[in-house]
Amino acid sequence: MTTPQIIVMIGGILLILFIAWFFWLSPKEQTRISTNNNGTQEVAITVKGGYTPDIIVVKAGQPLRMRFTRQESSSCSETVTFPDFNKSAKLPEGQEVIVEFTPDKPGEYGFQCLMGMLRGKLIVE
Ligand SMILES: [Cu+2]
Repeated sequence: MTTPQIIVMIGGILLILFIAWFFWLSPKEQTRISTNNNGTQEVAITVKGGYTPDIIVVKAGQPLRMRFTRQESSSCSETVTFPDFNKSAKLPEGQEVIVEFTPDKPGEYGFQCLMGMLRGKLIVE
């Protein structure tokens, strides 16, 4: 193998490693929700090709209010569901939809669109 070929190959491997790290291993941003005066934890979530924020850290035993706003028309994100809490909601485009429940037990709970293509996580501590 010639030197340029080796350089190209090493470059390719490094690029692949970087992409793998970026998508699977890089630390994901967590959003910590604070409790307001009424004892409710409230967070606004934007739905557009995913959930923003998508990793939400909340306290157990305090009511959680999530205000979803879907800013796209793709039918994929039409419904958001919290399987562990038996909750789901239709998200009409551009309209704020409130999903409320009280997470009782600490743990990690996923939420997603109906097909599971968009995913988020609720970390209850
Ligand atoms: Cu979907």
